[in-house]
Amino acid sequence: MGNEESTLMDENQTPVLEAPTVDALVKYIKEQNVKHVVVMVGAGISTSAGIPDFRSPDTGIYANLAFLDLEEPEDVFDIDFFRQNPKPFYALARELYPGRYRPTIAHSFVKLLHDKGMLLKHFTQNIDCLERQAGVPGEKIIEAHGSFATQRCIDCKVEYPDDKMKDFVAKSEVPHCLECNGLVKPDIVFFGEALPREFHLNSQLPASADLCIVMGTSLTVHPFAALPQRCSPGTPRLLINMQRVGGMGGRPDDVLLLGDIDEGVRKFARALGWEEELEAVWEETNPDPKDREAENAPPQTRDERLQDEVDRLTAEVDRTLGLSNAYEQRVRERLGELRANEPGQSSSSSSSEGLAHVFPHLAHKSR
Ligand code: CNA
Repeated sequence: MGNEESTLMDENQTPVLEAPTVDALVKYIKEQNVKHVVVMVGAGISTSAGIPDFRSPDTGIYANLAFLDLEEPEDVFDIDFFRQNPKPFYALARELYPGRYRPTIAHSFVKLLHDKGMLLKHFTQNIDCLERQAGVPGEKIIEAHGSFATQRCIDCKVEYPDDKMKDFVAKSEVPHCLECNGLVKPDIVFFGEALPREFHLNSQLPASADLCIVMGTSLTVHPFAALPQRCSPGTPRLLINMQRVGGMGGRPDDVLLLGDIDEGVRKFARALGWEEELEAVWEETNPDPKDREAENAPPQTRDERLQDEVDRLTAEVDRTLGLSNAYEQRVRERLGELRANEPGQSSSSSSSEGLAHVFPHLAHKSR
């Protein structure tokens, strides 16, 4: 309803943009030396990283929680349910915990805005911390629904150490407060909990922005959904999303880039002449290629490990002592004998299937 009202209210506004197009928006940004951009995002900017949204019928988190024996899937984020049984949440937390996913090009676009001194504030509904991982400083981010970045006791509210939390989440076990033994929970806003103070303190900020960019949100969850309406009439607003949402497109200076977010962001960056910089900023989020190779390499058999050791020893011998080929051969033979005496090959079964049944679409992805 609020969206319709703002649409009607703004119909007579004299447009600031020459046309509601990306090119006209880029012209405005350059000519007006735009420096106060507010960004508002939701789950859609993280889906290409491999993080599912909540409610999609097949791939959504809620659709895949049956194994946890919950009466209602939403219970996993219900504070009263958590008090009685925190285990389902911690089973899920292991999958969502920061560090498992790479930021997307949309997260890096926000980082680039910051690098250029143009980011006023980044408002996110996401709890995945990918904007932090992309390098956007914490003081520029308003995590409206909280995040995994910090955690505390749900009773005495004392903070719990990050390293301990990480260990517990990795084991899908429930941490308890070091002071009062109460349950520890990440500072994610559960149903029945208030939004962070920071959100309320900054919720009028969009009124002082000179550009608003909305990405990857259905703008259905309040009070976050009302943020774009807080932008002053005459402040251009860009929506990059699969479909039109929240009445955006109703103001004369609204620009819509409908379709895939990654493509939309790249298109916008190209129009701004920032394409190469953006790709470079995104590349910084790329995990070390060597680590990736090691992660993706099939497990070595005992024979392969022994062969590697033979090669290493041989190279070492050659390098340090300059021994003859004959001696190298004897070393190889000796190691060959050792190998022959080794017990049979062990099977290299992996127990790390994790929660593939929770995120079936991830089972086909290698990260
Ligand atoms: P939503 O209601 O699921 O809306 C997402 C929007 O993004 C929809 O309009 C989609 O069409 C659109 N979208 C999704 N993927 C793409 C894509 N690749 N290209 C273009 N458009 C796309 O999500 P909201 O964030 O609006 O809902 C708010 C909830 C979801 C918040 O409470 C979040 O905490 C919660 N959530 C967060 C995460 C996360 O942290 N990554 C994951 C799942 C849910």
